[in-house]
Amino acid sequence: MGAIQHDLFQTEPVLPAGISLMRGRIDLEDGRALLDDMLGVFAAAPPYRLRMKTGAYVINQMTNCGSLGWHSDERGYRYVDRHPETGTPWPPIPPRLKALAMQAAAACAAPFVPDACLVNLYAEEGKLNLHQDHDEKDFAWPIVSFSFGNDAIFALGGARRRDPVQPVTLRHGDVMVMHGESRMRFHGVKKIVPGTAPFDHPAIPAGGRLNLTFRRAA
Ligand code: MD3
Ligand code: FE
Repeated sequence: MGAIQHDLFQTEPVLPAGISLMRGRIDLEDGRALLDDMLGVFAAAPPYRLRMKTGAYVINQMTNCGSLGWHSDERGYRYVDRHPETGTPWPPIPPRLKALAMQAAAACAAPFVPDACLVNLYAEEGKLNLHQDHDEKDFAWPIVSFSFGNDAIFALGGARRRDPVQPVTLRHGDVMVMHGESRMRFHGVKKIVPGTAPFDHPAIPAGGRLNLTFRRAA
């Protein structure tokens, strides 16, 4: 009998208070239906490339649904009530996505009604630099995140940019709620892991990932 290979056992990371990770909360069938709903959002609000204050384009394509959407350009970061390129109001958050986000937040004793859903589209080489989400009016509201497609190596930091970061793998179907003392933590996406998605879907960039973050911005 060989030695037990303890390193083969996977353990879940221990997360700080205010970060609730619901692994596989969205099953494969529901995931497909919710992604189908996103195709309707993309038809009304095509994904586009935001710009930083310098005019440089950010890596990931984004779009929004809900009464407000997060946007950035040479004038800075802010929530706007319409698609900056089409001039059309953002489409509503698809009802079953909104209901699931509200249910997840309520399950964490952080009930809210989102008015904004930011859609992040990661290509295979996509990433997201360490940042805080601080453009919402009241940080007492939680943020809810849904992940689809390939795994992401997510980096969870602390209150200050220089604080250590903890890697957390976010997989297809995972729902994460950020609330309370963790709402203002620095965070980012270090990399996308190829070949880990359970299926392809036209709403997910080839080899990439789709992330939804539900917020209350106003
Ligand atoms: C922890 N999106 O859209 S979702 C973003 O995977 C964003 O696309 C990432 O950061 C993504 O702003 C991360 C998980 C997440 C979102 C907000 C948080 C984790 C958070 C706010 C505070 C702490
Ligand atoms: Fe963020």
